[in-house]
Amino acid sequence: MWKLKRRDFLKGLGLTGTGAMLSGNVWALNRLEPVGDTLASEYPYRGWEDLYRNEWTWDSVGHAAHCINCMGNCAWNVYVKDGIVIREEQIAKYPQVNPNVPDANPRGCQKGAIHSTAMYEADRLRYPLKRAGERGEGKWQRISWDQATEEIADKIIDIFEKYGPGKLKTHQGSGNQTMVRQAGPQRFASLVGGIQLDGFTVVGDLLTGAHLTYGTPLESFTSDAWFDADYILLGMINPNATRIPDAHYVWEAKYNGARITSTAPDYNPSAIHTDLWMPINQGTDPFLAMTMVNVIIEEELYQPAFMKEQSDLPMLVRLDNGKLLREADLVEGGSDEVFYHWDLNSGQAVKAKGSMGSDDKTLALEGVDPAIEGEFEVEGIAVTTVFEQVKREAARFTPEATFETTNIHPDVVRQEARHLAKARKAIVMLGYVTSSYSNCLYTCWSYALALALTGHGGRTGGLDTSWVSWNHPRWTELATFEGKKSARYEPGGLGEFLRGGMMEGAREHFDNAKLKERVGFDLDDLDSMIQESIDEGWMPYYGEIKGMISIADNTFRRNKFANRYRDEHLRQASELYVNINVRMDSTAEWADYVLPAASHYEAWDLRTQGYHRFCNIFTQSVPPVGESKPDWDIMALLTKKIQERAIARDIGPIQDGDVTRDLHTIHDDFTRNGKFNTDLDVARYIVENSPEFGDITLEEAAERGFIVMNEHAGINQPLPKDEPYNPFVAQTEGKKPYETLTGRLTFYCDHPRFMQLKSSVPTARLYAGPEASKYPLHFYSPHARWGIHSNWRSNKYMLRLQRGEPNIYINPKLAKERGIKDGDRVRLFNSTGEFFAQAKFYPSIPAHSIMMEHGWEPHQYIHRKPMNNSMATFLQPLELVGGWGHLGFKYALWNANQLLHESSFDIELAKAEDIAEPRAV
Ligand SMILES: Nc1nc2c(c(=O)[nH]1)N[C@H]1C(S)=C(S)[C@@H](COP(=O)(O)OP(=O)(O)OC[C@H]3O[C@@H](n4cnc5c(=O)[nH]c(N)nc54)[C@H](O)[C@@H]3O)O[C@H]1N2
Ligand SMILES: Nc1nc2c(c(=O)[nH]1)N[C@H]1C(S)=C(S)[C@@H](COP(=O)(O)OP(=O)(O)OC[C@H]3O[C@@H](n4cnc5c(=O)[nH]c(N)nc54)[C@H](O)[C@@H]3O)O[C@H]1N2
Ligand code: SF4
Ligand SMILES: [Mo]
Repeated sequence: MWKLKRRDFLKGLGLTGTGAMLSGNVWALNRLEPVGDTLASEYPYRGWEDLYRNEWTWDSVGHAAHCINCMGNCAWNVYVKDGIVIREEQIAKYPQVNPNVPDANPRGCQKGAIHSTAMYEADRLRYPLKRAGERGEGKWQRISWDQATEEIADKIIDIFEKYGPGKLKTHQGSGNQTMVRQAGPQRFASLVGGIQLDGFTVVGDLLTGAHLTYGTPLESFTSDAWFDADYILLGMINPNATRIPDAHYVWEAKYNGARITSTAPDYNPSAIHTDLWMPINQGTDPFLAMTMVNVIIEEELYQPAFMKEQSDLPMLVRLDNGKLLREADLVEGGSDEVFYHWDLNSGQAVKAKGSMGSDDKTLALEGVDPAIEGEFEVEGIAVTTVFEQVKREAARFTPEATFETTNIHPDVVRQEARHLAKARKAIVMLGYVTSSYSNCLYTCWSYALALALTGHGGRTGGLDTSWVSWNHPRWTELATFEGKKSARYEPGGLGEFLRGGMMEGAREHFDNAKLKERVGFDLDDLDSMIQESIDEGWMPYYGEIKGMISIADNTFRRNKFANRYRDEHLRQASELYVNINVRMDSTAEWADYVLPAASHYEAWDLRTQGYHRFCNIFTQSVPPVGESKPDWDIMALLTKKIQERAIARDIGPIQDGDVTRDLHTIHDDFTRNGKFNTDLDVARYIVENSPEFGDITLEEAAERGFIVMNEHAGINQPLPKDEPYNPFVAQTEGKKPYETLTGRLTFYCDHPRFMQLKSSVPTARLYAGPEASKYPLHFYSPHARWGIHSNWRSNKYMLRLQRGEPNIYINPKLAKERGIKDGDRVRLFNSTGEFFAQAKFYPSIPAHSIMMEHGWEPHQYIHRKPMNNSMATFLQPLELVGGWGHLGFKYALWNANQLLHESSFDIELAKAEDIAEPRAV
């Protein structure tokens, strides 16, 4: 038999292309030697097998999740060899919470699975860089940390000296979703009084109508609590693409017998698996919700007992002025936060317990039977109930009347309203696309009403707001500098809109009169309402800045009217622009200094954000690449330099309102006198001192990769040990008041602006869209399956799964009308600008709409012109009210969103000369 030694085998491989082929001696498998005993220690080719075996060896295994804004939070093993991460794998060892509910394993997504390659790609930042040309020119000089931090420290002190505190924007963006990474920049902002915008509204993620109703938008279901629902409406969410590690619970609920429905303009990756897809017209969701309310009332599908106890629907409203009847109306010096029911048992008005002004902190009715309908007289004042007002409004939204608006047939709305009403546990899931429309408040509010009328709250369902916020007292202390000094917190949408000059874009794009017809106000109204909100102190705004440090924030990519926004910020921050980042994103490109941060696998950290009860641990699996450093350590180093330079320059304490900002001690303060020098110090402190983590050491947690949080993690109520988390059980079962003005689910708001905009009860408004502009096509930009915003958008593995360059989705009918073929380059344009992309046919999108996934980096577009340059936006003035119970500026709870999807476009085939290189910067 012909024998081949391993050496010859390898030689042969090298020759296949040349010698072997030329000699005609082509490799054939039948030439290889059959191996009789594969278990024998010696046989040919064993060394070849070792190549494969070696691939499955490593020096160490660390743990991590990913720190960006994916809303996932999944535990991974990180495999390290020769100091390099070679792969990651899901840990998949989360314990099952309850034997009747599917477990959480494995959690993860395809982006997480390729981070080990992305972290070594060419855009990764390795060294501190100083701009060597003009801003944005792309010329850099590598400098030392010492030089970088010293120069930055001096500039910060200059700004303090020249203008006082308050002129530095130190906004930390959504790229740092972990505890240690977030704590550093937040603590820094607290110490210097930096401007930090609300993390939810700045990106358009705050479900304001949920706060209005429930007193918090951040109390929701853990994803395993979807499993026992029997009705789930995917209201404005695409979980198969945007909640990848959690989506299985929706489909397991379906398997468990639930009816799953979806509303979306396109037949999206989640809609395709539902029992019913409702192809709704874009931006008309509150009309559908109000129509459901109409049917529920018309067919008397409502649950009076729930309404009486849990909601303000029985509260009394004055017929003369439309205001809630308050104690102050009846009693000299009475409270204006105490309200009344009409008690059917005693036939008189009685004070409702549980409101902000009430001493009785309970929802229990205790013998009172509040009327939900009728007109009454209280000391000469004619009154009715909130429910009567709600009924009057809802009567306008009959299924027939809204059909044309929503595109949902009356029979379908009736059918779904009945399903929702009759379900034991019904959940309406609203994703964050909801809050990117100007009618977000109406959508949440009217769905919340449909749920409250039908008795869905606590264990019987309710509104899923895409977020459960857990209780982390130690973290909060660190981030706020023990609550002693304060950052300048600002409403996200408002801060970006004003400082970014976005009103100008709005004026260019929208037709004022048509806008008013659709959304209920025009830009002049908005202008004066913004001014009023600031003047009245309802919302803070800190005005022009002089310097800017952005951390984990791709702000120049993310914002609307993006190029003008960027120019404005660079103009104002003329003295200093620092960017702290893991990679050269399209915001870092414009900085004066770029400071390189450690990536997911290179720093100690903790993450609990998401829809589950697990705190994932980030061990430092490998040292940071190049000279990059953990975010915490960067902020510590920066404070060290500021302290040194302030002492050297003899800059004394600076008074900032009630607070003294002493730069001589800023580093000692930041590190709590040397206790928190590194990411590891902070991770250990939080793990070992937080009640919600129990009694555990960092070593124990790091060994396992995650911690199961205990009952202390719940904010509103304890997190049950062996049950999924349903929101507001403390209210429905424990009778604890909601954190709202009336202490109940709120469906009446008599704030003057709500009354002025005819919005004192849930109702519906349209979004701006094409009808409010000169451009005929609806446009929306949902989140991509193949990236988390701009993260991993240029990774080769992810690009291979898509078209490989920015693309829009177009209905073939529209494409045909415009002479566009699949794969053609097209131009999208409106009065604020244009961009180019590849056309991809998508038959399920309406012919009057264009869709484009968000997150492409500007430098991936032709001529570096991204879609966000030509996206005009405005604000919803109702989200800017204050001075009314629970409505007032509150971080992550109540303030105005940046609106993402109000613009419209036209489309044409791109001309060859339009897309010709070279690309302009
Ligand atoms: N893979 C991946 N996952 C992510 C992210 C990511 O970038 N990539 N980002 C995370 C973050 S921060 C967020 S905010 C979320 C966002 O995730 P989602 O809340 O799911 O929001 P979108 O992806 O913007 O839009 C979801 C769907 O809404 C539908 N839609 C659009 N307009 C309307 C409308 O007017 N009415 C109705 N009923 N439906 C409409 C579209 O079909 C769209 O696919 O995803 C999170 N998860
Ligand atoms: N047109 C349109 N625009 C949108 C949206 C839309 O749907 N359509 N969605 C909006 C929404 S909901 C969101 S959440 C935003 C997201 O908006 P972006 O702010 O653009 O989000 P990311 O791309 O995640 O940017 C975070 C940055 O943090 C950096 N980073 C990652 N890890 C680290 C780290 O450990 N340390 C540091 N220092 N930096 C790090 C990354 O390089 C990344 O560039 O976009 C909003 N903009
Ligand atoms: S990117 Fe987010 S969702 Fe994906 S694996 Fe990582 S933590 Fe999970
Ligand atoms: Mo978001």
